Amino acid sequence: MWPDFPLVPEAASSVAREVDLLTLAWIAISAFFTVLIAVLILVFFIHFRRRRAGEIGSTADVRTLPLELTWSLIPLVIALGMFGWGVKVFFLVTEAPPDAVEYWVTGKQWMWKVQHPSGVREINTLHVPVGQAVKMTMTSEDVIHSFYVPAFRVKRDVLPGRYSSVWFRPTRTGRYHLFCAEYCGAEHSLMGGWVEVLSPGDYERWLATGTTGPTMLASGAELFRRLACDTCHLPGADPGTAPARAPSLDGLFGAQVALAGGRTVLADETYIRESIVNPQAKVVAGWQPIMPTFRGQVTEEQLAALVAYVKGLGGATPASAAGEGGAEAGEPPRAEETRRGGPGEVVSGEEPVTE
Ligand code: HEC
Ligand SMILES: [Cu+2]
Repeated sequence: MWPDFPLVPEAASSVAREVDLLTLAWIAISAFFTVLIAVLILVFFIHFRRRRAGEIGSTADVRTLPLELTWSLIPLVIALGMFGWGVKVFFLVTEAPPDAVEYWVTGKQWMWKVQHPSGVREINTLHVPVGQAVKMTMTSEDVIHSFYVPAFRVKRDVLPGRYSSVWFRPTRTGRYHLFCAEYCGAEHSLMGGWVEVLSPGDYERWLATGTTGPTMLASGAELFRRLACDTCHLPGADPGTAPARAPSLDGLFGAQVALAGGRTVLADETYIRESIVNPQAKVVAGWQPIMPTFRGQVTEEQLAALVAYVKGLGGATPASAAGEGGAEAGEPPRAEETRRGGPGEVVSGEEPVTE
């Protein structure tokens, strides 16, 4: 194709080809039917035109059933086939592979802040090694943003108060545009930068030149002590093992948590974040709602560090956050599905809290 006017952006990630194929197939199918219908309209215009004044059309000599079956079944098969193909690509694009290394991204009017697993931070640039699957766990400090790298064919909204994620495996070194794809205020169009895909050796060299802070896990652990979370959340405490005042957070991530009132929720990043800024929103069954809110006492990045720390305490998670972390490798993930006591379990004789 023309080098100066590419129809699609450069394809630089492992999913790019799949996404392009699906898109091109849809365009081809749509174009085919557009042309077919346009041609048929013209042909029928002429063929079935009124030849005498007062002539009235009739379908008496047309067998309509086969015709209707044909134009119903063929599109049905095409649509279902494309749906199945779309689902396959959707899962490929949304489900990070287990070897993905976790980066933390905070969107803010109007910049992208990135923290590497090793602790290195950068703004509006993102250095990643080629061939390595990377997963961005993202949140926003203010409004909705959207993380968009056309060359990787990935785009995901970044929301305040929640974590969303996106993953990609760059397939070639180079420099690729990073955008915010959600209008987020006056300087929205300037919110973006570059993803620098480096060879593994260059990446290591680049990391060495950066100003390394503590890893996410290390700063999370430090905050956990500084904010005195550990005075209530003792390791290994669960309902029944007095005198703990709060449930142990070991193995929490990825588990189903039974709440007071009988509901259960999945302990994902967003749940852990909410437990810290709004602990009363979802109270764990069997425990008193005594946890104070930490809203306003921690920045969004500190919250992310706490979430990373709790994730690192184990649970059904890919070991990504702990992966390149160095300083504090978390425990290997435990494939626990549920670990919490049922709503019936109570702490040292107290009534379970009800909503
Ligand atoms: C005063 C004691 C206390 C302190 C301090 C405290 N918590 Fe809690 N926390 C609790 C109790 C009690 C619960 C269970 C009841 C509830 O859900 O509110 C809880 C629940 C949680 C949960 C949900 C646990 C689950 O099993 O689903 C998380 C996550 C959590 N706390 C994290 C933290 C973090 C991080 C800090 C420090 C920033 C902290 N807590 C400080 C008492 C405390
Ligand atoms: Cu934005």
